Amino acid sequence: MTDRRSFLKASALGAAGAPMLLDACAPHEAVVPDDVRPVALSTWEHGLAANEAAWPILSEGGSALDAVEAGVRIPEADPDVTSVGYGGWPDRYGRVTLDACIMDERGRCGSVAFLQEILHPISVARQVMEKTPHVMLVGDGALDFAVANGFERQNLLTDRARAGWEEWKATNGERTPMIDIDNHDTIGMLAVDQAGNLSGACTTSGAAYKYHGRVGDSPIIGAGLYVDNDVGGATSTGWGEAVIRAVGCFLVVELMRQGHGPAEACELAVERVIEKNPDWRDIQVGFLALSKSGEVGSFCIAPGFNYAVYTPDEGNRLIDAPSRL
Ligand code: SD4
Repeated sequence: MTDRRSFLKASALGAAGAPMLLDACAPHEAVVPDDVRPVALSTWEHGLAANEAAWPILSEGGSALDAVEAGVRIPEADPDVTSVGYGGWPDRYGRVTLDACIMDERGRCGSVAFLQEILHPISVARQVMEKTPHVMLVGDGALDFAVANGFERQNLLTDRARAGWEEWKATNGERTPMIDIDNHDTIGMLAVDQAGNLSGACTTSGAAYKYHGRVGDSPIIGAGLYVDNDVGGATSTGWGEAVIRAVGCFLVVELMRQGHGPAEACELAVERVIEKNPDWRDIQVGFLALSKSGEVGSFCIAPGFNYAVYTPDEGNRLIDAPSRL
């Protein structure tokens, strides 16, 4: 675990390295509690099941990295979750293309984008992180890497998703639906383990009926996910293009580094997204953040975003995020 001295050094460097980022604010002296208690935190209602899968790992002293990977694999394999993995809505050609990334307490990260026919992109992302000198593999290269590492190819388009795509083709022509309050569900997950270490994971099938080859924020480190073990972590859900423009999750973590709590950091980041996206009233974007000390916060543009938080004292709960609208 990072000691106080190295944390303060990191804070000072962070503040000096990004002087233009936000309004002047003294570097935050985060205090790592002696008795860290684990927390699992996930976007949306399917986050409850993800937290359930992660909790045995965290409560038995396992790593946050293992916990977030195990957690997000649940919605990846669930055909009823139509915005993640198997059962996800396809792109405009009827192909399910997946984006995922993972980041650990050492600042290591791995990512896959525009990956097809693999049930667990998060586990491929982890192997990119652990087995290659790279951060990100995309498309056929990511698929080749996955197959070479023992992942099996399979059809991820369920009958339900195919029917939705056929209906879209018949009724909407070429229009890609925006991700708003009716059309969402990426899973982003953050955890702190008993050693006080943070990790995060994010995985999605992205925007329904998107252009073939479109990649959203979810596999982009700093946009859909960011973890700094000295400060905290953040993940996002919603219209990825808007999150990328604001480098949303990096922004949330930097705001926490400067002294804002997770809830306030998420709110300020949503304000930044609003500033950068004139169409903000038509889209949904939500941020979820976890501080080094286990404090949780969230904020979104429009009502409707919720998240699941699992703590030793209060168990697994679903909470509505506060919103701008
Ligand atoms: C994307 N951010 O691909 C993802 C989608 C999402 O809730 O989060 N949906 O843009």
